[in-house]
Amino acid sequence: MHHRQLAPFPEGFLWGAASAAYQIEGGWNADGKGPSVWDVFSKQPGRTYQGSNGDVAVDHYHRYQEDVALMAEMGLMAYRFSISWPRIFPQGRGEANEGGLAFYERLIDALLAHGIEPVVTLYHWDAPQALMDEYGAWESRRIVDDFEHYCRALFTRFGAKVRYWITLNEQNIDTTRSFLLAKHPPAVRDRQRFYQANHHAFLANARAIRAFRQLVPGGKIGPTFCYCPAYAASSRPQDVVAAESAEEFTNHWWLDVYATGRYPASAWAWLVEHGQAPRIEGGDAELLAEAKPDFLGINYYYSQVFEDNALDGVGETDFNTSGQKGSTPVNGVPGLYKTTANPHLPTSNWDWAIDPDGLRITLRRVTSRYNLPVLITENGLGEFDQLSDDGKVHDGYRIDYLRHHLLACQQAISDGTKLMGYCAWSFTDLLSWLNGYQKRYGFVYVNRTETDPLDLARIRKDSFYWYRDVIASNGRKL
Ligand code: BGP
Repeated sequence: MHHRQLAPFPEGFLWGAASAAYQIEGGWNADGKGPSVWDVFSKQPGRTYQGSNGDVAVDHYHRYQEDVALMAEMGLMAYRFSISWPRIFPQGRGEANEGGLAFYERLIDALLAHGIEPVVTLYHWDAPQALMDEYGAWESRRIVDDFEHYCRALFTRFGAKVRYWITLNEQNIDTTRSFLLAKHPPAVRDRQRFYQANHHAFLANARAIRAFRQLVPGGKIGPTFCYCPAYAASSRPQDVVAAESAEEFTNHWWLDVYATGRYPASAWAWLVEHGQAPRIEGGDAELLAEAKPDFLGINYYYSQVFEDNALDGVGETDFNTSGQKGSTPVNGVPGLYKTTANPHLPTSNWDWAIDPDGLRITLRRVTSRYNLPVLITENGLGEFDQLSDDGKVHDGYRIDYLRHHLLACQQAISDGTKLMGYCAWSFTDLLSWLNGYQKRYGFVYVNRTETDPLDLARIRKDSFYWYRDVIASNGRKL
């Protein structure tokens, strides 16, 4: 063990928690909202865990005041939530729906009244179904104009009240599941379509940032990326090359474009060789280079280990959406890399390695490659929480997870990372896209099952009181 004196959390550090519209709101067709791709997809048989969906979710749409009161009681300083695009533009574009805007205005005002800084995610995976029907959503360049139109409406309406904005949530995870693993809509496996959809999302991100500079000059904006640091399975140079390739294809591919506007060279060369590189049009490179984020939002859950993969080796397969430990298959890209378990780390029931050092490694890698401030926009532990006979939820394992990851943040701050804040995933329990309501992350338990909303009662978990004390002591008391 090293006994280094760790730097304290800076004054003004944003102690927060996070959520996303589809996962908490419910009210799926309230006040003029149009259907999102998830409203449609989750109703198709076999897509989600036990057919769970967000029709009611945890009914935050109707209970936001109770939820904000709990945030205030906890002393939360920042709350990250997403705005549902089809709530604002039921058809994806055209006229804004005042009913949707008014809901978010009420939420933002309630947060500000309690001194809680709103951190708004513009897009957390719930694209308007109308745009999927019309032109295939992210597969068409047309989405770039429609996304900018949507963002402008929000910047204009909320720019004076909201200082921190996130463009896209986890473009890497969403597109990987949509186009490589056939798990999110449109649920296909096609590497060329994957790279093309990503290119459109990069352009949309850049257009949003460009519009933001005009409309919200004092605000801060950046994308949120899910970073899984790649480790080599051994010191065999072949495994190290595999891990470097994984780092390039699963991390740099996105972060380089966000931060510098350029695709990383070795991945680009490989895609050209395999006929999978996206089509780029005149003006794209300039737009991508111009739109610099103020910070990088980082979601961190686990690290991954990679080894060499033969040319006829394993490809993209599947992942654990049941909570049955050990059910994650090997995934890879033939000729580049494949995953393998880390013998040095424990895992959650969903086979996610529990690795606080991985967060420190993430923050160091991101800082030395991009030298931008970082906001941790998600980090947390999904587990099968139980409501005990005493009416409480004793989630000491979650406290343990969060404590060690916050220590890793302090190590990274000591290493030179400019860390703006930390948003735990999640504030209340919520719907996991593919794992239903059984995989819980919240500081606040919500009483419901996969298919039965029960009474949706909010119950403070042990971790609620622990985080309250962490915030009150600005992280001195972990
Ligand atoms: C991130 C998403 C969140 C959330 C979280 C936990 O990828 O941004 O929306 O769901 O992961 O993932 P899961 O629900 O699969 O456990």
